[in-house]
Amino acid sequence: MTHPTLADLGWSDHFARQCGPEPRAARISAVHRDRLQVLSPDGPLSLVPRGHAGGYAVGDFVLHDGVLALERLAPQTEIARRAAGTGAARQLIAANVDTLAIVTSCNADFNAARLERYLAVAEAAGCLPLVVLTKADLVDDPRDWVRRAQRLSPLVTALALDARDPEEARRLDAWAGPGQTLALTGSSGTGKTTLLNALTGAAEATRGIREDDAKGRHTTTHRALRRALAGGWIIDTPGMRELALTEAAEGIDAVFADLADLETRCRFSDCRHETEPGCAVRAALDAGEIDADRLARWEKLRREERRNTKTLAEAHARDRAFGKMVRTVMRDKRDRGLKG
Ligand SMILES: Nc1nc2c(ncn2[C@@H]2O[C@H](COP(=O)(O)OP(=O)(O)O)[C@@H](O)[C@H]2O)c(=O)[nH]1
Ligand SMILES: [Mg+2]
Repeated sequence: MTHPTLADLGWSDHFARQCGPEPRAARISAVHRDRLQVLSPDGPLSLVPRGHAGGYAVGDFVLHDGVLALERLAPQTEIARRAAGTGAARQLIAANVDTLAIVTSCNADFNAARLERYLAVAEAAGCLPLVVLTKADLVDDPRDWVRRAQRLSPLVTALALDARDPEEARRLDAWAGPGQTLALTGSSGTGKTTLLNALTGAAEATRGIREDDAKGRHTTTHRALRRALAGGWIIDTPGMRELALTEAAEGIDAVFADLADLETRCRFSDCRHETEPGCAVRAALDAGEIDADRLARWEKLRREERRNTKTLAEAHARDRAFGKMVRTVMRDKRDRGLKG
């Protein structure tokens, strides 16, 4: 197979503007502990990252000299989360994803709160969100599920399909054409690998799921950029299950744009939609125009996002304070050294 050109890889003016003429550029297909796998017009390469590999994401464009990754080009879109656990680091998941396919099934996996969270992530990242409802073959009327998905947010584009039918799966080709990057995310057992295989012509192993609880078994695959049959790129993003939202306030408000809009009509700008007079949200609720559960999910997501963003900001402040302390100690030592 011939090697992809930069244009094939999804290169655009956005990247060209960041470097000189005839740049030596490549796109990251996988991030390992201390190596970056990249695809380039000269073929695949394994590069040593300058700095630590955590500063790069699958899908990033980098400038390189054949051995070292010299510079990460500012991405067009960037999916990140607050790292799991007590640590507050921001963790890169994928970069330069045009469309984030949120894969769920026409069954118990469908969970409004989880889908809204993914939608907010897509929006915060700058990606187009697409809800893919698999297992359409197992229900009487898949259109019910499409409607349910569309009711989640004005942002939603949804489609239902049988992922095992290659012809149906390839309806996603529309988002994986030349220069386009489509990422697949969602719980395990929903059909991501099945879709990936159909869209790339690969034969990765899919796993059965237990019928009783609709939960999938664990995988050990890593995130990778793969060539789509339609000419673009597919990124599988396992490990996005525990998604701690951070710096996603605007994304969340975009998902709940109708509610956010309503809120601007409250008399008080800090209205909590409880007992305040002139509350447009309560009025809409009382009139049955909005769904109380959805409102509660919005508020919960906002609270969580604020908490995470604050934790991140505090951690950065602590880091800065620590850096300052180190510099002060070093200076004192040096000064004492000079005197002594
Ligand atoms: N009936 C039906 N089964 C599906 C569909 N999509 C996936 N499956 C099955 O669900 C199981 C999990 O699929 P897999 O692609 O491994 O899910 P992943 O964990 O999201 O990668 C496999 O047994 C698939 O054959 C679908 O649209 N309809
Ligand atoms: Mg899988």
